Amino acid sequence: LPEPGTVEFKDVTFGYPGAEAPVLSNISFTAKPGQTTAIIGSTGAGKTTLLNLIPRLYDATEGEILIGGVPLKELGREAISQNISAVPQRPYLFSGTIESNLRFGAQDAEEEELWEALRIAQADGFVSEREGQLESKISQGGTNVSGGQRQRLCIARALAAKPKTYLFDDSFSALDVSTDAKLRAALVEPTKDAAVIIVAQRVSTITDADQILVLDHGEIVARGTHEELLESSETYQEIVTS
Ligand code: DCP
Ligand code: MG
Repeated sequence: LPEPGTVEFKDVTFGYPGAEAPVLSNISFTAKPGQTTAIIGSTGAGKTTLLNLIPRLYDATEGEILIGGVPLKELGREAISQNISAVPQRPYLFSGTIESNLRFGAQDAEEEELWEALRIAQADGFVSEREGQLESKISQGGTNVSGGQRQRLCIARALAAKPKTYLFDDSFSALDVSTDAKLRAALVEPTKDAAVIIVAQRVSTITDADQILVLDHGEIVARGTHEELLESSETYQEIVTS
C-alpha cells in the first residue's frame, strides 16, 4: 500500500451537476508524502475544482481518487477530515476567538502548539499585538482581520491539525513576496513528512516544487519540475512570462 497521505488521481473526470461539459478530464497524478505537488494554470482552468474533489466536496464523475491507497469512498468522512487539511481559496474564519478558530481540527492541542502554528504561518506577530491575543474576538467571516491575516490564520489552523495531506488553494497570494517566501521556508520542516499540494498564481511560489502540473481547460497539458517545464511547455513559458 502507498504511504499514508499519498493522494492518487486515476483517470479522473468531473463535471458539475447539470453542466454539459466536464471541468476536469482524465486527470492522473500521484502526490507523495515528503513532496510538494504544485498546480498552476490560468483562471477557470479547474484548479480549485481539482482540490475540492480530495475532501469530497464533490465526487469524481469517472475515475478514482485514493488516499494512502484507499479509495475516497471507502475512507469515510471522519478519516478524511482527520487526515487532510485544506486551506481554501477564500479562507473562512467563524465568529469566536482566534483560539477557537485554530482549534477546529486540533481540539487537544497545547496552547504552545497553537503558537508554534502561528509562528510558522507568520501570524504570531499580529496575534500577539491584539488585545486578548488567542482570546481576541473574530467576527463572523473574519471581517475584523485583513485578508492576508485571515489567510495566515487559516494556514495556522491547517498546521495545528498536523495532517498527512495539506491542500493550499492559492493560499499565499494575499501575502507580499517577502512574507510569502518566509512562510514557505518555515513550512518545509513541519510538512516534511506530508503530501503537500499547492495551487499557485505566482510561479515564484512553486519553483522548488517536486512536480508541477500545468492545468489548461481541465486537462494536465504538461508536468515536470520548473526547469523541465521551462524547456518543454509553451503553456508554462507563457505563465512564467505573463
Ligand atoms: N465552475 C462551475 N461551478 C462551480 C465552480 C466552478 O461551473 N461551482 C466552473 C467555472 C470554471 C470551471 O468550473 O469554468 C473551473 O473553475 P475553478 O474554480 O476550478 O477554476 P480555477 O480554480 O482554476 O480558477 P481561479 O484561478 O480563478 O481560482
Ligand atoms: Mg481557484
